[in-house]
Amino acid sequence: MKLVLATRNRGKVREIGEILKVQNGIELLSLHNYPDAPHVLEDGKTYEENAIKKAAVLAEYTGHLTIADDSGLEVDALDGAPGIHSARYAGENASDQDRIAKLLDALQNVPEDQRPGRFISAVAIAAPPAQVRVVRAVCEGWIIRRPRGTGGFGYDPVFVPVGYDKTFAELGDEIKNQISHRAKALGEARKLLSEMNFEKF
Ligand code: ITT
Repeated sequence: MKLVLATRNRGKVREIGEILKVQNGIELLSLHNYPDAPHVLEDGKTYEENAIKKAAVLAEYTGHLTIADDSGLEVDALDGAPGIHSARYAGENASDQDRIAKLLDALQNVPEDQRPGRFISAVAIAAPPAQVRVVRAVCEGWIIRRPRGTGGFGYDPVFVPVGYDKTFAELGDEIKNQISHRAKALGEARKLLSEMNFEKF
């Protein structure tokens, strides 16, 4: 059986692969295996809407069971920004460093104890022709003043999860993938598979 990850983000591909540890007999693919796949316009008002759209469009295109993640970082002191716009926070072609620089700049006058935030992940599973289900999970933490660590991706070097004193980028994939928003959402998504009459992967 083929299972398609509806993402072009290599950080997500790596993490989802490590979290799911799919059994023999399941071939895990991503949009890097489908270079001509459509680019989905992420114009939903919620993470769930975007995740559903990505999963449904790509399940239809590939004809296989498809998983999509739509995620973001919400910072209280910025009224929830960058939020659903996390990927485009510093413009279309910006790098992770550009996004982090913009975030730290926006928070420069915010004191240490007023920098809570959270990662959100909505994970949708689409089974062709028309079944789609979605779940959401959160990982609470706070934003530090300078990037630390080399692991993970995106905003990980400035995000310290609650209960730890290291950033996700310092903690590394093994710990991140036990406690992250994405790990929790994928855990819930796995449970949906039997309701959708699929074997768990
Ligand atoms: P796809 O749509 O192809 O999956 P994307 O990067 O555009 O890739 P999103 O629209 O879901 O994905 O944007 C999520 C952004 O939020 C992502 O680019 C990161 O900047 C940030 N983000 C999400 N999860 C993260 C995590 O676990 N660690 C750090 N940053 C994360």
